[in-house]
Amino acid sequence: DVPETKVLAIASHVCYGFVGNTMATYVMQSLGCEVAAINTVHFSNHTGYRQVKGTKTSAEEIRNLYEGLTQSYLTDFDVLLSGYAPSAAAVEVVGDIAQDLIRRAEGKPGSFFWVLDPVMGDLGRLYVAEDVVPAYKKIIHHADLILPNQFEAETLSGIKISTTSDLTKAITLIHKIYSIPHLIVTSVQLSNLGSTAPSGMMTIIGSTVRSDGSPRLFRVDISALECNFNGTGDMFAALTVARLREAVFAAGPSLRNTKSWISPDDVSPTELPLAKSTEKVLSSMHAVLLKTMEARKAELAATDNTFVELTDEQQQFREHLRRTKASEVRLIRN
Ligand code: PLP
Ligand code: PXL
Repeated sequence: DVPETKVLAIASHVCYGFVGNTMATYVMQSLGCEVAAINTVHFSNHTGYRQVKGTKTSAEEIRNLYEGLTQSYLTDFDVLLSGYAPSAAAVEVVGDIAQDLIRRAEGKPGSFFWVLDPVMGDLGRLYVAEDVVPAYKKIIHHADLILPNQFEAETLSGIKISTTSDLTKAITLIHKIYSIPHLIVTSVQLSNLGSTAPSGMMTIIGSTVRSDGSPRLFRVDISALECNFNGTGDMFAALTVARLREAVFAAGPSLRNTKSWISPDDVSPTELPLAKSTEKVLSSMHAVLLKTMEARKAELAATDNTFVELTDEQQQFREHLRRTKASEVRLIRN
């Protein structure tokens, strides 16, 4: 049985839609976690829209909010999930918060876990300030599981990833340089993944380190939908928090005794908690994103039926719906 899971989530907040903490909070709560949230930005909408209003939270404010939690003795967290931080100073504070939570959990091995999404950029491009990169490199060794995309794995390892062997090298280095026991490289695009990953497929590769430092790799291929979404990284991270905790507790006490739940070397890849949780996470994501696509299609069709003759302005709005709002993930209950 999985005990209650209390999570501190540090990521963005948006008024409309689901990215960052608006995604992560809902997802983890719906899977039974207790979630406290520190919001690193307070924006009207995600930045995939060309316009956005709102503010970034200063590093001091983040520190202050956490101090408030500690003063009220509200620091009994089992998991820290950290995502987008809007400055190097904010990354530093997140690192300080993590270290404080680790210190509070000392003497209770396996009782605290930090899942860090090193949000820096994607598709060959940084979208944070340059000084955010060294800030992450400084704090990342305190994390238990990191969730870089391919670009972020390249940035952290210093290895340009074009082949599976580059990827293995990068993962091995990340385990080694940053003493990271677990990582998942979300969305991998390689030239030589082979016939098992035809076009229209996405590949996710993860690893839990062995005691000799070598990576125990696993790979999951899923079919990619013909649609752009925002917030899928945050959904992946949030689902992973809930599913990994289930997988670890299902695996029995031996996996919980070691620091950071490093599993014994003789666990087969299919029994690896990280691999098991990733399969569940990806199947949930596929279901949600399929529904999102259907909902968008219905909404666009309804717009077509509402306006008999479109003015220029309505045309523009419709185009806007197609281009940007279509990336909004919908969390439809059934
Ligand atoms: N892109 C992603 C994936 C983000 O998480 C964020 C977070 O706010 C941004 C872009 C926004 O970056 P900025 O507004 O600093 O350009
Ligand atoms: O991780 C996605 C994300 C998080 N936070 C904000 C965003 C986005 C993606 O666009 O705009 C504010």
